[in-house]
Amino acid sequence: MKRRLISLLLLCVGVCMSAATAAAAAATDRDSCSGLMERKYANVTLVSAVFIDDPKGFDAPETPGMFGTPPGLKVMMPFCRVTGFIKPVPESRIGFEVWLPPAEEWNERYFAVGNPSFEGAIKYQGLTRALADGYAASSTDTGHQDPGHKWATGQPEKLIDWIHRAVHETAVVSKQLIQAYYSRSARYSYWDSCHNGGRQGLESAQRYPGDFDGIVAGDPAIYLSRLQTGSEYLGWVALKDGTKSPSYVPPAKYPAIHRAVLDACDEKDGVKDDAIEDPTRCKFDPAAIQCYGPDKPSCLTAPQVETVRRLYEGAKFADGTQIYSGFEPGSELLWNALIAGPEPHSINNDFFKYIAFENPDWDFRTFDVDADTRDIEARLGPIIDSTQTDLSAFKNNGGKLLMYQSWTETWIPPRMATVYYSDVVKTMGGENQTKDFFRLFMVPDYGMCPGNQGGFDALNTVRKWREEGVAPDRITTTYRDGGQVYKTRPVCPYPQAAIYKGSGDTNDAAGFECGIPTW
Ligand SMILES: [Ca+2]
Repeated sequence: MKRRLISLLLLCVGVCMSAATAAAAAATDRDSCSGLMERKYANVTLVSAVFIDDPKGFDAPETPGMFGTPPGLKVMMPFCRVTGFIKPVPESRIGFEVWLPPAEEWNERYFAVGNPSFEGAIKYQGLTRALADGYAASSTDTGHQDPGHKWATGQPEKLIDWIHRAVHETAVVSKQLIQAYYSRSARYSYWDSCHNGGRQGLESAQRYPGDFDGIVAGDPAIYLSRLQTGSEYLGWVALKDGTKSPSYVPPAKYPAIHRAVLDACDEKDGVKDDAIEDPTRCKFDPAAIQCYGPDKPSCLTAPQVETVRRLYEGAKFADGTQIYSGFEPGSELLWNALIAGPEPHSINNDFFKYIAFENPDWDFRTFDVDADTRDIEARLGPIIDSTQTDLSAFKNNGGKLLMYQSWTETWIPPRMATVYYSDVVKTMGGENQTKDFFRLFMVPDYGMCPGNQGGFDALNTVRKWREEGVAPDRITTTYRDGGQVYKTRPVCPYPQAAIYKGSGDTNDAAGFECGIPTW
């Protein structure tokens, strides 16, 4: 009996002490959090700093837009939530939030969440994920709160905020808040985002090389002025004469075109798997499925053959030089959003209405790809294009840049990624001077954003590169259908591709090596 009492007492001492320690830690976190309101930073207004520790969870605010935060997002761990805004110039109002995990849970790293499209909103999903992984994380609304493009009309300073200033200013204040909250700075800072978020990452490497130690730029909108005209051109080709026109290609025909492309090119890479490893080596003529008899879903009429040819060719100036690449062979099942109609995608069309021409009545049928590209590139290119190829400041800072691009992406036609990479190699003095800090991975047959949509873990790959010096020589990508894994395949640093060794399971990455294709 006496022994039992002693052991109960000992148990109580252990449990009670750890409970007391936890309570003390929570109190310290709470005080450190509210104490942040005393801080003063240039151009920054702190609106709130509240330690959230609710057993029922924290309900993240809902935000509108195609990529907004849906209702019902709950955060189930305690954190210090800081909200505020930054005014680097009088016209700016850059909203931001910084979420700080309790000191004991912090992984000693800072992560900044990227933004999709032209939307202005805090990205609560990204903050929630980063917090769960132990990061001190930030998100900015990019300087406006509008799910569309109208915010930019007549607001050149807000355009600069959206392009690069909001991410930079948010990184600066986030690092200051991290230092104030934990009494030490983050050991490393990271960026990992896709599409517009990939573009934001490149802007950081180019303009603010000290902001991040590791950057993942996925399917990046690098050359925005030409990406917009090039994509609008695809919509214009497909839709200028209306969806009743003989040249219109209805979505019901995309599968037949896709099948014909695979029949022509799938086996060129040595593996018959309904996938094209490198679409630039696929020469496909849509006349291969031109209707001989009456029109039906499995063939293309003569005017449709002409439309599809132009979609693959992409936008060109009147003298024949390429403005931007078109759809890649193999991407046909993802054409819907851009060319199904009746109008081009709003992400492109509204750029012309509210940013390029500032005329809400602008009609895409009046689009002139040669003249409009020259005009927009001259006026807006210097502000919105992320094409600077001298990355030596980022490199000298120890930065690592992992860029990836899906070959079947249609929102961001993929070849510009290879052009940008090759241009950086030239500027940096060669392949060897580039691959030690910047590698590009072209990913076949994945749709969108493979590096942060489950194909592979891009963030931890760049972390390992930066922190342990392990450069990615190949990245195993996992392909799923309805959640079920059906294939793993290496993706390789460009210009290499995955080459089948000639034996073994073609659905297993082990059967492939990285090399320069000879097919
Ligand atoms: Ca193949």
